Amino acid sequence: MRVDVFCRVVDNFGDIGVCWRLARQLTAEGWPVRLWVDDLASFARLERRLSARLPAQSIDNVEILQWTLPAPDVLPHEIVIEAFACDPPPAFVHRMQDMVQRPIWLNLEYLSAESWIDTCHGLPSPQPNGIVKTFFFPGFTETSGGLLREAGLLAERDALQADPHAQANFLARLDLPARLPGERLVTLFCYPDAPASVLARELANAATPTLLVIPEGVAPYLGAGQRGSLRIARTPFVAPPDYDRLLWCADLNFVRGEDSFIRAHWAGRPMVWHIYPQDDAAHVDKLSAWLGRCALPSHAHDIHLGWNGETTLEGFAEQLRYALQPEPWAAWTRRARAWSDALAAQSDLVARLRRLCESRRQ
Ligand code: TRH
Repeated sequence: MRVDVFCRVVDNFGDIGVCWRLARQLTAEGWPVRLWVDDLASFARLERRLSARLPAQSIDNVEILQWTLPAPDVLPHEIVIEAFACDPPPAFVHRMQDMVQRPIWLNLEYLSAESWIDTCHGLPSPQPNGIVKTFFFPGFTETSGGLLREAGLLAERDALQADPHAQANFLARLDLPARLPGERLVTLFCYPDAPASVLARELANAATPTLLVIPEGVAPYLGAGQRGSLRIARTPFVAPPDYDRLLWCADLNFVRGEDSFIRAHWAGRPMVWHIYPQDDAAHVDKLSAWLGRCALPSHAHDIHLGWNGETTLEGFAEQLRYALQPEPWAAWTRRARAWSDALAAQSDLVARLRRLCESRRQ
């Protein structure tokens, strides 16, 4: 079956990050994809092989179309995925309605660890025009839509994590400084309101030295260079496969939003999530739901609350100081790996999506 994926870039990189990953994985597994994107300039910042000026192009065998208004009038594929309720063009939906065998229409929702998504995943949503749209909820349980995880990803991770020489070569390729013996490697990707100054202060005062890698533009006030036990190195935004490798090399990853958050799970190392803030504070429930599922040691749990503004800065600093000591650190590391392994034992999102579509076609 062939697939249309519609992506509207709301802000940042998460929407296109998820859609581009999904499109490539479906294509690699033999389901050709036509990816419609409304903002090619944002997409080009994530994928450097893309030209923001070409209305149609192909990368990694994915056909990429600029989603213009009005949209090109083409026949819909057998499966139509709208990401994050982005509403495919009305003329395209009319075409779907007129087809003898109507496409399977899925709404790929935002990721959540909340339990209600298990009951809503796969539910039909009949539309006024008679077509049925189906909710697809990514999640952390067997009954949800699962998590994106490419075939071979974890074998590649294990090989890199087992090879310090390959890690050193990789960091050098990114023009990052060589890691000193005994130095902790930490990456930082967060929204502007994260207490990154407190993090830097605690790392600078810690007994173990840290190399902190920050993409340009993130927490600019931290600058770069040495501060006590802390060295800060800046890197340009790296290509998605290299971002995975960077996370795999690190001992601790600060990630945000949706896609880097999932990628940090696959590193199998301690991580701290900066959740995308929502006006009605719905993100606080989402954060609690995830913390409830991953059962981190209490210091790692409380670090998440502090990082997301749910406790005082002093409370956050105290938990961080504690977490950086050998025993709490080892407990956090063990739990992070066990949580990653438990998720890796489940089928991935694309396998579940294929199963759902195949069952609808029978
Ligand atoms: O960019 P984000 O803040 O995206 C957010 C969230 O997805 C949020 O849920 C959504 O509602 C909002 O956008 C609109 O964070 P996220 O999801 O981690 O996306 C970042 C992408 O950038 C991810 O695919 C990883 C990638 N990345 C790189 O490829 N290289 C890099 O150097 C870095 C730092 C990130």
